[in-house]
Amino acid sequence: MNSVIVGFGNTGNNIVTNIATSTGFDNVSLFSIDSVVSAVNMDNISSVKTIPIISDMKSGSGRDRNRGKAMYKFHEAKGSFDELYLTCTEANTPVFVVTSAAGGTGSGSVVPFCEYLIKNDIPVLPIIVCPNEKDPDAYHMNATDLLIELDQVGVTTYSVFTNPKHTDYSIVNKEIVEAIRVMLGKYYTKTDKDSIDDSDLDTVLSWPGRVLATTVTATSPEELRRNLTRRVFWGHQPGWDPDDKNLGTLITAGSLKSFYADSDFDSVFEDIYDRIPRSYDRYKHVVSGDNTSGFEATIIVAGLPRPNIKEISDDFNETSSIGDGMKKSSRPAFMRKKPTNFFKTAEKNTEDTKTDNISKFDVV
Ligand SMILES: Nc1nc2c(ncn2[C@@H]2O[C@H](COP(=O)(O)OP(=O)(O)OP(=O)(O)O)[C@@H](O)[C@H]2O)c(=O)[nH]1
Ligand SMILES: [Mg+2]
Repeated sequence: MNSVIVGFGNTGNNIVTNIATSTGFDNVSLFSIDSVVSAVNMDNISSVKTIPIISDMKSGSGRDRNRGKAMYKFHEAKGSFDELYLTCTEANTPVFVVTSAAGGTGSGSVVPFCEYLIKNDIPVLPIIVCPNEKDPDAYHMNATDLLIELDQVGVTTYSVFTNPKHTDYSIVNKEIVEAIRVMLGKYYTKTDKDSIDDSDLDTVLSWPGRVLATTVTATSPEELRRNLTRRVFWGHQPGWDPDDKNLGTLITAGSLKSFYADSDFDSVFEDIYDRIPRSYDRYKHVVSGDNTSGFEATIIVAGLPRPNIKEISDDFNETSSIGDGMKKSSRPAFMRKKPTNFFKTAEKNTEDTKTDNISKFDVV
């Protein structure tokens, strides 16, 4: 399988750099597109192709999505993405793109990239890192605009992660890397039991809606069930409400590596499958490990509704102007009788004398 992962902006670059230094990503081409040159660093220079999209003297976008998009278009016209586009046509999994929704560079430039792929019938799966509810308005406005524009260019299947309220992104970034590894089928190791093949995975990853993917490990099947349920419903990817009227028909792929994998499977996935009112199909991959290999489960749930996005009112709350609400002070009456005529006097004096006599600049 040949796969392509493209990181956009700072977040995307961090994720592909993370992938470049992780194991289990064979036959994967990595690209990073950002508006700063510092995106090129010694860690990733050998395995990540970095395409800077700086178009003028200023790096970054000032969190301006239109600038991000314009920088992409400028470089697209120059042919900067020709090699990337060619690599994408050769991929036999969806092209994964990772970006934050909140910034300007990634959130803006990812749209024309997805548009190109969709126009050329290349499946694409954007992984969108959304701001948390405490983040400022601009982050949420950018996120809303990104989702609308991805819809407009024809994106149907996508993943969403929500950032934590602190800026230690290491855990969420790790979960994003793991989710991509799951969606690339890298956990479906060889088995003579039930298995998930490339075509099963294709069906799951082209199912319209949001797709959630994760993996957990544990030391017993019971602990695995608890960890998996917790991660799916209370992790960085929004879970779902089984009573939600918008919850459509879902499709899942679950894998389990365990000593008695056949008999453990149902109990490990029980909590999750119980919360799926309608499922179109339920793919299963079972690997019997040995006593020492521990327990590992993966799950993909596709067809989920879009999570709630914080709505920001568009009547911008503009602050008062510089002189708003103030009253000009009044001077004592005797001063008002002698209005200041500084400049007129200064002009007159200059003309009259052509000398620089400061005493003549007095109030008249
Ligand atoms: N999960 C995660 N979030 C990040 C990371 N770096 C920045 N963020 C968050 O992403 C948002 C900003 O997006 P960036 O990816 O920095 O933006 P950008 O695409 O580079 O765009 P500009 O810098 O605005 O031009 C903010 O919410 C940050 O808190 C990261 O490595 N991982
Ligand atoms: Mg940036």
